[in-house]
Amino acid sequence: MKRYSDPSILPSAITPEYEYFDRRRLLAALAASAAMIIGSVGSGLAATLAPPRYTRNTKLSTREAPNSWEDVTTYNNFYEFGLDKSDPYERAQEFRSRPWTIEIAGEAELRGKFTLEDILKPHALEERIYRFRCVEAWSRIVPWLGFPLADLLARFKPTSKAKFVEFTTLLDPKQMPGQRSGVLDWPYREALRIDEAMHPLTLMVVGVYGKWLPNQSGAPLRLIVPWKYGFKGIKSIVKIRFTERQPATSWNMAAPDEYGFFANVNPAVDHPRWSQAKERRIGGNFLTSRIDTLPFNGYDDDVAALYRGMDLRRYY
Ligand SMILES: Nc1nc2c(c(=O)[nH]1)N[C@H]1C(S)=C(S)[C@@H](COP(=O)(O)O)O[C@H]1N2
Ligand SMILES: [Mo]
Repeated sequence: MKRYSDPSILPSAITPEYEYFDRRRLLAALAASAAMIIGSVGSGLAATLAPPRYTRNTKLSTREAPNSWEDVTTYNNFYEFGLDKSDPYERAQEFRSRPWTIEIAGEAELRGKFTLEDILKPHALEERIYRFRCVEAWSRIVPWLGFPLADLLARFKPTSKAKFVEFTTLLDPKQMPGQRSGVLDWPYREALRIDEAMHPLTLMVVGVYGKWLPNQSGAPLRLIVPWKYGFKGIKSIVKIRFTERQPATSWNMAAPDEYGFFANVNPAVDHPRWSQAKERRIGGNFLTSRIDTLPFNGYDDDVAALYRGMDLRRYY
């Protein structure tokens, strides 16, 4: 695997140690300790748990400087809590992400319902700093905590008929006010082809910045597929199903011409309503915030082979 480096980033811009406080936040913390309270409130129930133990995977991490905790946890897409970027942070704090059950179903020898603890137990957590690119043409750099999805899926012994893997988010309109409206066909669903799901970069994420996931980021368990648009990164997963046929996915059902099943980051294929050639790096200033979008979000050396022979304009 190559090391994801961006030659435009100066060595001085690379965070040397485990220090993700940005300057703005550090100044705010000096001025008032209220800034620290925001951090813990923003973690919801997860803040009351013993902190996760993990190692750093620098080999699979970008060397770009991560965005701040604030950038990553107060500007979110999680339509179950509303359409505005601040809604998940403002409205997900009371969400109950523990206890949690995950169902494994479909084309696998082992199936059934498992507690979150059963699901997580055998997996060593690692931190990977990944690029993240939303289809809305913004991006950021995030230190996720998780483990390879492949390791989880292998435990259930998928059969030879398992060609796709489908993921489903919790359906609970009492807790998730967005589900009382019809913007999407709830529950949120996403899926990967089995080789995409098994790729070593595909991460089952349980934390960020060395902490358990805050609710707005998809507690307690969400997917991150760094070479794809963010909408593939389904949050608060309650079900994983192995299928023989390509599953229907929420965004694809809502707007098939805008959100393809594959959703690989591709600067050459515009969204019908905007260009995908550039992206706005969250937290940047007016000089540094607009940057070129890279094919497969910069992960092309590792994943392009998965799509060899496919017309990526057709399978966008
Ligand atoms: N259940 C669910 N998962 C979801 C979404 C959502 O609305 N509901 N939004 C997706 C989109 S469009 C993006 S860009 C990412 C945002 O993840 P983040 O808020 O952690 O950056 O989550 C994805 N996963
Ligand atoms: Mo997105």
